[in-house]
This record gives sequence, structure tokens and C-alpha cells, in this order.
Amino acid sequence: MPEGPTNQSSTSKSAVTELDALVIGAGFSGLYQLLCLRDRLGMNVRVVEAGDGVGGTWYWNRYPGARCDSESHSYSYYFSKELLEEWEWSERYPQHPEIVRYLNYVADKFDLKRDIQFETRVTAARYDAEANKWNIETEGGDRFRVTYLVTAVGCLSSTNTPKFPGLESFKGKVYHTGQWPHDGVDFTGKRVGQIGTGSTGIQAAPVIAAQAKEHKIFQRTANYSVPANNHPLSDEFKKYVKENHEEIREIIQSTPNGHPFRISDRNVFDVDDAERAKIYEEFWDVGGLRFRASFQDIVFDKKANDTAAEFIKNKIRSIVKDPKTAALLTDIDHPYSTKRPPIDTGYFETFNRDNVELVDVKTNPIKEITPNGVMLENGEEYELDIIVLATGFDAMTGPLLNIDIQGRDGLPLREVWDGGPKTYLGLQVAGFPNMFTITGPGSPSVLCNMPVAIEQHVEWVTDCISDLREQGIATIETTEDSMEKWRVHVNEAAHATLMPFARGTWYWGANVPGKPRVFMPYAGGMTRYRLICKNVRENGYEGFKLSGVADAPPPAFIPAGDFTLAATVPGPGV
Ligand code: N01
Repeated sequence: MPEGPTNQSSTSKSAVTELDALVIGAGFSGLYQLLCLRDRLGMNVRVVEAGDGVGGTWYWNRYPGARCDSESHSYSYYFSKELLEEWEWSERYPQHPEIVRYLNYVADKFDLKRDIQFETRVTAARYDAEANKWNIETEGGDRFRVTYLVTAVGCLSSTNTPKFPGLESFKGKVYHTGQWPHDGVDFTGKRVGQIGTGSTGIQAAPVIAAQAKEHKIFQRTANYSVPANNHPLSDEFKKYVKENHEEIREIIQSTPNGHPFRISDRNVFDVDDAERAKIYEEFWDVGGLRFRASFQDIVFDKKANDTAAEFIKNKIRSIVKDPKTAALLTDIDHPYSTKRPPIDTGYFETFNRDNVELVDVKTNPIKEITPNGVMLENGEEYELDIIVLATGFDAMTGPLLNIDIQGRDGLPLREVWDGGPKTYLGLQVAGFPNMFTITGPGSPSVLCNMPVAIEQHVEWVTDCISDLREQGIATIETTEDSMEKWRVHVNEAAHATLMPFARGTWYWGANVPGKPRVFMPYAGGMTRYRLICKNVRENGYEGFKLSGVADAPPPAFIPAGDFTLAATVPGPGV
């Protein structure tokens, strides 16, 4: 298996670099945060990035079939009219290389790379209360001393490799989809085993199967998927996008999940069975995440959800020719969309190929990896040349906890989050002044089209730092009480949906053994969340403690407000 990035520079202690701010990560978040702090606020900023190029999650996730599940014209920055006019996506759902090209284009256009230090992995960040500075160390021995620390580490950047006994003994090659070799993998003539059928596995399987000699797909939990209906964008659509940025922006910034379409306000049982079937057919043909927008109550009402679930299962049965395989694929244990709903290009059709076999590892789990392949509990062994681990991520908290972050009095973040992540708005942790977590746990993040969530967070952090500097405020720091109020609200938001029906997902931290079971993203919808953050700022940073400089008295502390879900902005997204 390829190693993650390592810093190539010397390990000797280097001089300390003093900056206004350090941003960790050069993905969508880090690039925009750099631009905002450097060019809008005139700050001295550096981004440090483990990879040797920009892209963040997209730098590492180069597996076959890697494609974004958000529609390209919404999977873009919306802060620059010029950028929107210049850039043109080629497909409805952009492939990995096109997204990386886009991010490089952005980095070059705004001259960002000169302030990004590549191949540099942050290992520690410690707050020095006396100096009100963050001291940051990297694997290669670089040291930084900064006033503001912004983590832009991504939600899905720390891979999850299950501890299969014997994995190291395998004589063939093992690849994790989240650490894919940059020069690709040739499956020609190979016997390939793929473990995992989440969004990644569902994208990868058809592409691997088309090349491999044999492709065994080990499925533990069956999953829904809706066809992406991907296609090249027509000139007409490209023209529409170029001429209607404002309208598209208005939609993505005012829908709960940040996608470029409105969710229907009709309920499943507002229409009769025949009409409902017709609507589902239409949305199935449109494809992608729009399917879920066909009725507003699919993610809130179990009976409504059952109708969508049954529709998809019937589609699977109609596609997959072998009844036994179809039965395994439709033996789904959760309501539709309570796990992150995948979208696909020919996933279920792949099981009609002669070289593909679905292996049930729910009733007959993987016992071990042998030198020759995968052995199941019943002793059955699958001989393989390549194992592809599409086993996901230590999501949301993993990338932050991999860094030794210590706040006031050496308080480790690992200790504060021992029982699960605690944040206020997903933006800050009590005891960690002037540290901001872009798309941190407790924010809409992964339940929203990510660039939309990222732009909102980056702009809020930028406004916040601007306010602090203008008003001579030395520190902003949330409180235990604010985090507790927010925790209650995040929990309430999740329980207002059907999400608790699928507690075995990475949303709950359930995919990593020993990880606390806490619903991590905020399911109250991006629209509501945006409003809450706006109000927090307008109310003088409600729920945060602000400390004055020198002898000036600190500004008054306004406790965190009441985040009741009574305001009716419908819930979650991706
Ligand atoms: O990971 P996952 P993913 N034995 O955790 C299986 C985003 N994404 O990489 O369900 C056998 O969803 C596991 O089985 P189970 C998106 O947000 C975005 O697919 O735990 N199987 C499951 O099938 C997505 O949600 C895009 O029973 C084991 C799979 O591995 C997130 O990334 C594209 C196992 C892991 O599924 C993560 O998706 C792709 C074991 N011991 C992904 N351990 C975009 O378009 C795990 N599994 C932007």
C-alpha cells in the first residue's frame, strides 16, 4: 500500500517563522482561506500542505472512477465573477483530474502557490497563552508561530483501513482508494478483490471490472444508488451557466444542502400511487442527488421513505439478471439517504458481467487476508492479485486528531474529544483560542455540497478575524456552555430526520472501532446554519468570549442563543 505524504525536508530544528496566520491544507478550503486572509485582510499567511500539489481530498482520491457527486456548475467557488466566467466544466459530474485542474487554475489565477508550502505535514500545534500565539511544528522540523490557526484539513482525508488479520502477508498489491498511486494501477489480466461498497466502491467497481480479469466485490452492507446520468455538458447548458451565475448562486446558497436545485415542497402521500411512480421515474431518469429532491419528506418520514426505497430496490431487481445477486444487493438495512446516498455510472449493471461476482461478507464475514487473497469465516478463500480497499475514512475528527493539538494549559484536543467531537458551530473548541476549524464536526459540511459549506465558513472566519483586528480584540474563544448548547441542537437536528435509523455509518463514527458514536455533521440544513452564524456575528459573537488587548476591558460576553429547530427550514443534504 502506498504511504501517505511525508515531508522531504530536513528534520533538524529550523528557525521559527512568525506569521499572522497558518492554514493547514490546500484543498478547496485552504486555498480560499489563504486568498481571503492574504488579499482581503492583508495578512501574512502561509498554507502548509502534506501533498506536493493543491487539491486536498482530491489530491489523494484518484481511484478509478473518482468523480464528484455534486453537479459541476455548483461544485465551484462562487466568490469571483471573473472566475465563474472563465472556467468551463466539461461534464455534469466532473472527474477527479478535471477538479484538480480547476483547483490549480484557481491557485494560479490568484497567485496562491507562492504562499503554500507543499510536502509539509503538520504534526503539532500548541497554544501559548502568555504570548497569545500558536506554535506549530511539522514532520520535517519546520516551526511557525502565529496568531490565528485555521484548520482546512477536510472531512474525508484520513483513511480507514480495517485491521484485517494477515493484511501484511498478502503477496499481491493492496491499494486504499483514498491513497491511490499517482501513476495509476493497471488491472489488466488481474484478479481483483474490492472491499467496500460505499460511494467510493460504487464509483470504482464498474471501471475496475471493465479492465480486470476477475472482479470480486465484497459487500457487507447493501446500498442504494441512483444513476448519475452523467454526460458532457452541452453548449447550451454552458451558456446558461455563464449567463446565470447570480441565479445559481441564489439557489445553492438558499437550499438546505447547497445543490443547484430546489427540493420539492410536495409530500410523498400528497399524490396517489400512480402519480408517485411517475414522479419517481422522472427523477430516476434525471438522475443523481436530484432523485431525493422529488419529495420533501423522504428524509423525515419513514413511510414516505419506504416508497422511495422500494422504488430503488425494484430498479435494482430489474437491472441485475441473477436473482441471488439481486437479492443480496436489495437486502438493504436502512432507509434511503440515511447513509450518504451514492450515485453511480453502471454500478448495478456491472453485476451482469461474466467476470464480476458479488461476495456476501455480512453473513460470512472476512476472517483474514492470506498470502493468496481473502478468506471468509467459513474457510472459503478468494485468490487475488490485487486488493482494493474502498473502506472509507476516519471522517471529520480523524484529520484533526492526527495532529497533536493542545490548547490552553496544554489541554489536548484528543482529551476534549475523547467522548466524541465537541464544538460550537463546528467552528471552534473551548480552550483553543483563535483556532478555527473549517467544516469541522458540528457544521453542515458533508451534508452539504462542500464548496458551498466551505465558502460560508471561510467567509465567516475572515469576517471574524477582520472584526477582531479592527476592534483590537486579542482572542476569540468559545465556551463549554456554548458547545453543550450546540451539541444538544446538533443532536436534535439529527433526530428530526431519519438519520438515527442508520447508526452504523461514518456520520456516527461507527465505521472506526472504538470511535465514539456521535452524529458528527449538522443536519439542520445549510440555510438555517448560515442564518445562525450570521446572527452570532451580528450579536457581537454570541457564545464566544472575546478578550481585549492590553488594559482595555474585555467586551461583554453574550451567552449562546437558543437554537431550537422551531424555525422551519427543511433538513439535510448529501
Ligand atoms: O466510504 P464508506 P467511502 N469488512 O465508509 C465497507 C465521500 N465520497 O469511501 O457499510 C467489510 O461510505 C463498508 O461496509 P459497511 C462521501 O461522502 C464522495 O465509500 O460498514 N467491509 C462500506 O461498504 C462518502 O460517504 C464522493 O458495512 C467493510 C465501505 O467499506 C464518503 O466519501 C465520492 C469493512 C466504506 O464505505 C465515504 O465513502 C466518493 C470490513 N471490515 C466518496 N470495513 C464524491 O463524489 C469497511 N467496509 C465527492
